[in-house]
Amino acid sequence: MTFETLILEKKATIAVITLNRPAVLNALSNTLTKELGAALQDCAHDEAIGAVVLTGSEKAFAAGADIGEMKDKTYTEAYLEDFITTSWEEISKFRKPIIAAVSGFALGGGNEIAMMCDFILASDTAKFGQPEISLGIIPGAGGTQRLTHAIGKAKAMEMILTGRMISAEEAEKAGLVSRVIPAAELQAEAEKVATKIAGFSRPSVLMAKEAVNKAFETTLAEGVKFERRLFQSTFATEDQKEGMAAFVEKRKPVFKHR
Ligand code: DAK
Repeated sequence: MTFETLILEKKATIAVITLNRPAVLNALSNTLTKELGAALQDCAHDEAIGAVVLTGSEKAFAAGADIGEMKDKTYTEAYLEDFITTSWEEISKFRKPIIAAVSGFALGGGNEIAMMCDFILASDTAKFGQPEISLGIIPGAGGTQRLTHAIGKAKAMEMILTGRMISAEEAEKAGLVSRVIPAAELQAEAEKVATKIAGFSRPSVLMAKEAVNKAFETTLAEGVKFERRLFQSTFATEDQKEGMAAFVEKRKPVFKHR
C-alpha cells in the first residue's frame, strides 16, 4: 500500500510505519491520521504481521496536530465532523503490539499518539511535551489522561499547564518511556524488539496486551480475575503445549499462533 504522508514497510513478521511530512515536522494532518488508520487496518488484517513499529524522523516523531489546518476551524465544524477523533482511535484500538520509536519532538498530538502505543522507546534526542496551552487550547487526544496515568499528577499537571518539554532522560525517570537508546541505534533496536514479540505465540501476546490495558480500566480485584480467565484460556492453545514441550525437551519452541 502506498500513502502520501507515511511509509508502510513490511519486514517479515513486523511492519514499520514511518510518519513522513518532513517539511512540517510530521504535523498530524487529517490526511495523515486517516492514512495512519488505514495502514494500521492493513497490518491488523495481515496474518504475517505480529507487531508494528511506529516512527518518525530523526528531528521529529511528530510536532503535534497540523496547526495550519486547525486554526480556522469553528466549533460547529469540529463537533459535526467529530474532529479527527475517529481515525485517531485506530491506534488505541489496534490489537497487535505497537511500539513507538521516538526521536526528536513528540509534542501535543505527537506525544498523544506515542502514548497510545503499547510502549515508547526513545532516542537520547527525544523531547516530549503537551504545548497546547500556548495555542489557547488543551490536549484533545487523551493527553490529560494518558500522561497523568504514565507519570503522575505533579509532572503531568506541570507539563500541561506550562507547556514545558521534557528530555528523554527525564521521560525515562518519570516512566513515560521504557528505555532510552542512542539515536543511531533506535530504529534497529525497535525493530529487534518488535521481531522478538512477533515470534511469540500471537494469542498470548494479544491476551497479555489486553490484560495490561485492563489495569487502566478496572479495579485490582476485577483485573486479577480477568487476567486469571485469560491465563487459563492459554491452555486451550496449541502454542501453550508447544512452548512447554519445547522447554522440557530443551529446544526452541515453534509457535504456530494457534
Ligand atoms: N503544525 C503545522 N506546522 C508545524 C507544526 C505543527 N504542529 N510544527 C512545526 N511546523 C512547521 C513550522 O511551521 C515550520 O514550517 P515552515 O515555517 O518551515 O514552513 C516547520 O514545521 C519547521 O518548524 P520550525 O521552524 O518551528 O522548527 P524549530 O526547530 O525552530 O522548532 C518546534 C520546532 C517543534 C519547537 C516548533 O516547530 C513548534 O513549536 N511546533 C508546534 C508545536 C505545537 O504546538 N504542537 C501542538 C499542536 S496542538 C484532537 C487530537 C489531537 C489534537 C487536537 C485534537 N482531537 C482528536 C480532537 C492535537 C493538538 C495539537 O497537537
